Amino acid sequence: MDCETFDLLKTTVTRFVEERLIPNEDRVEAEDAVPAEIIQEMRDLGLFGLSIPEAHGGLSLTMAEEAEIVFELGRTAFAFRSVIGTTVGIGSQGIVIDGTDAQKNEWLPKLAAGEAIASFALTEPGAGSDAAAVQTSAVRDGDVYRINGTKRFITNAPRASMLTVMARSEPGVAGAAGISAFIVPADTPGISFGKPDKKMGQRGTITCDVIFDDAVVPAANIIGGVPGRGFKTAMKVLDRGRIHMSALAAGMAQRLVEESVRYAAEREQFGQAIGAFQLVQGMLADSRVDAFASKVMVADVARRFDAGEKLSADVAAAKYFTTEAVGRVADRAVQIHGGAGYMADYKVERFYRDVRLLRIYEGTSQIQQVIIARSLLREAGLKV
Ligand code: COS
Repeated sequence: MDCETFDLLKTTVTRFVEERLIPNEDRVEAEDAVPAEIIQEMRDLGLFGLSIPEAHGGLSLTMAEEAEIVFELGRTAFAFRSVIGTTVGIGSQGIVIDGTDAQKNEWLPKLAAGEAIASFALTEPGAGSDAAAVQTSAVRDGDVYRINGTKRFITNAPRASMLTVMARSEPGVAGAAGISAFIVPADTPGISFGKPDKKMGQRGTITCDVIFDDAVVPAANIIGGVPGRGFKTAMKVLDRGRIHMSALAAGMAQRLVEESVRYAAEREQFGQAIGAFQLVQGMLADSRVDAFASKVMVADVARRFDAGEKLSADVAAAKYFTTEAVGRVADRAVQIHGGAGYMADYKVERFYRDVRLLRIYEGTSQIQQVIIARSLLREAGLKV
């Protein structure tokens, strides 16, 4: 996208966040849902198609551009971003990265237009951090596969039209090499959805179990057409997704710094604004440093990703740093707000709960540490 068009998009999204999303944060919290008219406005703005190639109806943003847009969306309740998040990110990218032309032509235009929502179904009751332990089975039966199993905590599943499902398709092949990624239309007979999960935060986002009871999909629905490559597809999707999440964390860190500074400048104790006290200044400064470092790290990793560098370990470093950083920033924001910070009327309490998930989903902080350390040690010749 040329610079001028991108700047226009970014300004439009910034205005949308400030004029439409931030004023609706309390409504989302109260109703535990994103209003339908806002979802429609997101469609009209083209937000569902951010990462989908222009040839398939999307905006074809680079990772660096996507990160800038997600940064803006990170400055408000995460539920808004979540509506488009799985379509822009992990739900569609398997097809974008590894899909056949027929798969791209069938699904990407609908996803880009927001007519269809995509979900990513990897996690299971027994397979979280150990993603290669997936037990959901896909048994070949002529030209089709029969899928059986349960997927857990699947974001946007009840409103999805299509799920990218990782299932074990290769009999006798243990671990990562036995997994294929399938495109599964959500209305396939045999698929049912569990009750929406009750979560610590991020109200307005929807997650639930997805149960496959002999759900039949054509063999042609294996992403890329070759069985046994699903784990690698999932890992590539997660590399991209983790940059997206880092940008989200950086955006919320920025918002929390703004909330903290505003409160510190307004609130008076001992006859002056609390911001005049150096202990409060210390917290503000530490939060600014965390937010600034996060933004710079995301920009660096996204730019190098676009340049085609193989950088899973640096992506993991960005995900690890930015999501831990926003946790610290949220904690300080509550502290700066004092008693008010614990009360629901001041939004920092809500954001404190919302950001907690960032250190867990799309790979826990501990998994990111493993990815970083393994990469360093492998470069040094150690087999880990
Ligand atoms: N890109 C491409 N290929 C990758 C890759 C990546 N980022 N990461 C791993 N692979 C490949 C490996 O190269 C290996 O291929 P070969 O067997 O051909 O060498 C294969 O995938 C298996 O990799 P590995 O042996 O590293 O797999 P592990 O089982 O040890 O798992 C971790 C690696 C722990 C990093 C992985 O399971 C993981 O990311 N877990 C977290 C899952 C997660 O984020 N869940 C969140 C749910 S989605 S919201």
